[in-house]
Amino acid sequence: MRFRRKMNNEKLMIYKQIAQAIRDARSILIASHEDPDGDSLGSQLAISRVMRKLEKSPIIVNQGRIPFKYQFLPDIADITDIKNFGGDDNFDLVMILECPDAERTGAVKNLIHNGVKIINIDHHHDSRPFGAINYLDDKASSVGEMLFELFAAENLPIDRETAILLYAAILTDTGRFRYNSTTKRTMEVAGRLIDMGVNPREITDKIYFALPQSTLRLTGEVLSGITFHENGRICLLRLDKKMIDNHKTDISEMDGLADYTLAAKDVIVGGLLKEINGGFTKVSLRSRDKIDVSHVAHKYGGGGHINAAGFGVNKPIDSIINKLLDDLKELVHGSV
Ligand SMILES: [Mn+2]
Repeated sequence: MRFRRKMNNEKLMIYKQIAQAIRDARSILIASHEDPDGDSLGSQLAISRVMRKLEKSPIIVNQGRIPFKYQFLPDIADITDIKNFGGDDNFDLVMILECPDAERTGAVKNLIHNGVKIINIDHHHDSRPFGAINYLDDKASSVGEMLFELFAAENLPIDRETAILLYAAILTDTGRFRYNSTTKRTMEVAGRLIDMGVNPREITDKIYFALPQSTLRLTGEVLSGITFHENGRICLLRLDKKMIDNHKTDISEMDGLADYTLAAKDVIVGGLLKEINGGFTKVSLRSRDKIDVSHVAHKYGGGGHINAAGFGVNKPIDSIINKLLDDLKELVHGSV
């Protein structure tokens, strides 16, 4: 009980420091990882709305395309892609969400000058306290959940749009409340957001049931190439550049594919290999229970969670797939 009170006091202190830093700031940049996802976008836009209610004019800059399924989010047009950013980068406060370090922001890191005050908010278990203020919680399902706690503790205004943004962040990062990261607290927060006007059916449909036809056709083609290994305990999917071009779709639309690798009975480890261009492959790994795929991701310079991790290599799919399969076999045999 005393430890919990001490931990809560520490958190309350961090909430106070974050709120004060926002109030004291003159020019704020909100950044997150390359290739934005539901948690990064929902969280960036939610904190931006709250900052504007505190009469701040934060700037949100990202590297990477916003997937079609997130285009409905409130204020989505407020996000600038780094390649189109031509503004003044004289920020006195930089908030970095969802990143183990500033490198993970990609080219946006060029806007983060030495000595600028950084607020680091993250829930990955391999994140490091690289900011002046660090709000880290690897027990939280998402940064969206962490921001709700901050806003609630500091009595910061959560309007319906902000609630929608936080809900989208939590929904996507828990795999629709399926991943191990989903706790009683996560559900309580989701319940509070529904009280604040979120319609769960509406948000879920907009994200998961409003896909472009090309995305579904391509998903069908990828699934038809599915392979199983080690008595069905390992499943691999591959998405070649040629397939993407044939379907005239964008790779950012295919981020839901990796979850299919765990759909079959008996599979305990899954891998999705996506060929970004002829010479670069992105790998998403998924696993069940205590099997820690972030081990394999770290081996290739990547990272992530125990049951969801990823990495990228400067090689075409065919020259990495067999080596990856060997690593996953070792994982399945518990020798990692
Ligand atoms: Mn997240």
